Amino acid sequence: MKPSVDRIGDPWGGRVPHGRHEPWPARVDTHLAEGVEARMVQRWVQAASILHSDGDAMDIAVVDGRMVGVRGRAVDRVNRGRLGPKDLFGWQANASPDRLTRPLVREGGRLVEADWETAMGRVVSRSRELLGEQGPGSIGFYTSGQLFLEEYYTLAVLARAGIGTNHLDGNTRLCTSTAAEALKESFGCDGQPGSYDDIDHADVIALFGHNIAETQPVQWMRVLDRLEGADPPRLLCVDPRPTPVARRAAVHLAPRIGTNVALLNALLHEVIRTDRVDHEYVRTHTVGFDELAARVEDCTPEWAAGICDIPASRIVEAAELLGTADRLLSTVLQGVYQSHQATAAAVQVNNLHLIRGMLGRPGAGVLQMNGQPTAQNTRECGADGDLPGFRNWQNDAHVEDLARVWNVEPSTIPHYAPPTHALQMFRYAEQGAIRMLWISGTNPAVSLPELSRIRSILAQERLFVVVQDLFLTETARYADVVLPAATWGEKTGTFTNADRTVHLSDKAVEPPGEARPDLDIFLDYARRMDFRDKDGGPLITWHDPESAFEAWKRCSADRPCDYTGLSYGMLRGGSGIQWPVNGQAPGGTERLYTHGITWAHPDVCENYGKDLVTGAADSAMEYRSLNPDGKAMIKAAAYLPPHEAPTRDHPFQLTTGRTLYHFHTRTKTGRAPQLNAAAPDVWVEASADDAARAGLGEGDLVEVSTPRGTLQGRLRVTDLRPGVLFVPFHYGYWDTPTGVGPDPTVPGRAANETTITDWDPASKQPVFKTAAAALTLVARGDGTPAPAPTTTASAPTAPHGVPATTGGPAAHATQESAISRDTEEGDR
Ligand SMILES: Nc1nc2c(c(=O)[nH]1)N[C@H]1C(S)=C(S)[C@@H](COP(=O)(O)OP(=O)(O)OC[C@H]3O[C@@H](n4cnc5c(=O)[nH]c(N)nc54)[C@H](O)[C@@H]3O)O[C@H]1N2
Ligand SMILES: Nc1nc2c(c(=O)[nH]1)N[C@H]1C(S)=C(S)[C@@H](COP(=O)(O)OP(=O)(O)OC[C@H]3O[C@@H](n4cnc5c(=O)[nH]c(N)nc54)[C@H](O)[C@@H]3O)O[C@H]1N2
Ligand SMILES: [Mo]
Repeated sequence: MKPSVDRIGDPWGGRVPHGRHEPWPARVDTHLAEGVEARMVQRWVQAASILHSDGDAMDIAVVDGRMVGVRGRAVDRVNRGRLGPKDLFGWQANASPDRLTRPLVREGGRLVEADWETAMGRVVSRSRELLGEQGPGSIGFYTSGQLFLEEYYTLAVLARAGIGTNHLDGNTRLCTSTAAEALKESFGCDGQPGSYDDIDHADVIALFGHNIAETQPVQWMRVLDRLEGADPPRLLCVDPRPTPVARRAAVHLAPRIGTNVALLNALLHEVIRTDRVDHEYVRTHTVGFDELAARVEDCTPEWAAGICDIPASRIVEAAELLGTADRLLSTVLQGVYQSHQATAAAVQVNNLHLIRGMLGRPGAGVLQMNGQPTAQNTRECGADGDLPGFRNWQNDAHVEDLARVWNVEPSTIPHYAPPTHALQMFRYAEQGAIRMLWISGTNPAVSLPELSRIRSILAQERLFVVVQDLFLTETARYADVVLPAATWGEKTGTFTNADRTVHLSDKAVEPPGEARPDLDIFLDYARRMDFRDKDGGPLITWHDPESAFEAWKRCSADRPCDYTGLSYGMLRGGSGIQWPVNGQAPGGTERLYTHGITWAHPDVCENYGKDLVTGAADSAMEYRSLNPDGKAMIKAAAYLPPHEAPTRDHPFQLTTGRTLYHFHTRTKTGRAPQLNAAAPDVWVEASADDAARAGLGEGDLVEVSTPRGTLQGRLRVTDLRPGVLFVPFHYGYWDTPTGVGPDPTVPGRAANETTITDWDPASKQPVFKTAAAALTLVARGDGTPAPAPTTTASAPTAPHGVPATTGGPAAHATQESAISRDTEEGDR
């Protein structure tokens, strides 16, 4: 018998300790539906998770054409067989009875079922009409970080060269545009420098605004395994919430929200003051050190202590940890990226690594983290605000090269301005410049800021909205045409995780009804629109996932994200492989920048940099004079306070984010019983001090309000930083039973009713983490605790009376360590 664990009650499962510089031992996690045993499984189909950015590799168990469970892949470099709770239970959503199975079109104000011919016919005729009447700029595409590489590439070609619009972006704008921008600012180009293997080698791991325990639980298992092994790393956690990371940290700093740049400048000040600088590295590989040193000269720990409201001595302790690390690994995520100085702060983490020479060696690396499973591909395929292959829209040679790959004239590809960012697209739709918006794989009626505004934009008569999704989401209800998509497990394709590992995910079962893979839908549209290249041949020459992958390989050639050495064959059977994969690196590339900086030269870089305060793009000439030799760029930034400060009427700082058990707007995790039961409804977190002062207690129904809107939820009292409120953003509005939009008789519960329309000037990533808010009592609780998990950052301060989160027998998964390939084969 393999040991079995309740993976709702014990999300990270058992430990397999490993010492520093040792490889991470395998542990194979398996969950099969009730009544199914391994010997009954007819096929195990290779896949990887799309419920976070790790790409946990797994096999899908199939019986009689149905998914019945999953098992981690021990051979994979990313997870060595482990699966997180969402990986283990999330697949059940695929078989939900409320999946979309037929296209829907709007008739007399209502959405009614139609065949594909009718639905696509409407999309095509509206596209043609708009192209004729208003030109390509009237059509916009808002896509995802959850489709497959082949799909984004196809979409990028059809939008940029077929339609010829500049309005194509992903929800990656809300997610990892700052990761991309920070890498471009420091290294001239996107591309994750570090590797997850760095966790095995680092002696200090610093996490900036990143709750890895809940958002990338398998990599947290790796950290936990190291904490239990020989020569464990010391953790620095910068987060206002008492996350599981904070609880295990050697130093936990809980700064005032929105003050990351002040804190980082003080940390840099200390590292420079104590001369923990790798002068040789700085001289050889960087420009800009003197400006940084001058900028942070006055940024003493005492100065930052006042701004961040943490003791100066703690800042000194943190700087000591960073300054004395032998191998430093840093990770950065939404606590940094979703704030008003997102890029400026993320770049300071890069600076820390540059001045300490902590790059390109095992254990010494930066992970400017991604969030969504396939966000990396949105970026590299140019389905966001970049050109495909990290080409530079300001560099005519790059545009010409792309035109050569697509066999079109360079003037066909819009490059008169940076590709339009998502919030600007919604602004154009609001103003009437964009008349058709095709939304694929994202749910903006829940995930964008200031929802009342988003709803009124989507509801406009003059805007033709196409929604391509698995379910009739809050957003789909506003659509003119709804296209039912097949998803993970029902289609084949590749995607790339946050450390550049490319995985193949094969089709295991048939999609429900008439649902079709996103790739097929985009290819069908291109065919119907009859997009042509400059010689009159078809613009898009591929017809299935593998031929799309081969086309993408040609586009990626000689760019940083070079896939030319990869094939579907290489990705089947073994581990995922890290790009670049080419003649020089046939087995993939563990770390970038092992021998200096390679993609910052003015001729090859992805952009020429931006002013971190205004976001204004620098010119080629400015870049050439700053960085003629293509070194890493150390860019300093002054701290600026958050745009919305607390006031008498709105005395709290409101922040929003995630819980371990749910993914985003819950279209999948809300339909997986084990996950849904662990966090069934919204809640509001406040500190014990603030609750006591306001006379509020666990389970009270409270209202959070900002100048944009309100929401209601039950109060959870936690060890959160005083003055802060936290609301998970997973819960959408309660639908009007018969129609479009929220039920006006029910109070809102979506975090984004309250958030602000505002973004970082450089990355254009929205500010979801800081708003000023009021907290008021609506009704006393009846003793029932808030519907918040106890295993996570939302653990109650006073655990008595709050039952521990558990999953019961349905949430059990087996875990087997020291497994050999033989026994695993034996299960087949
Ligand atoms: N369970 C789960 N996992 C997920 C997802 C999910 O929905 N659910 N989504 C995936 C995606 S797309 C993403 S982008 C990632 C996001 O992963 P994370 O970034 O780890 O998640 P968040 O909860 O958004 O934010 C992280 C932390 O930022 C802190 N924070 C807030 N304000 C500040 C601040 O001013 N400074 C600092 N230093 N910290 C601050 C919050 O307290 C919070 O704990 O997770 C991925 N993984
Ligand atoms: N307040 C607040 N708001 C936030 C955040 C926050 O921290 N706070 N975080 C932001 C971040 S980082 C992110 S990533 C966004 C996420 O926000 P969204 O992208 O809006 O969230 P999801 O629920 O993942 O939406 C994905 C949609 O795609 C559908 N889908 C899934 N698979 C497929 C597929 O294969 N094909 C198609 N066509 N559709 C599919 C799902 O059913 C779902 O409706 O939210 C952002 N919004
Ligand atoms: Mo994200």
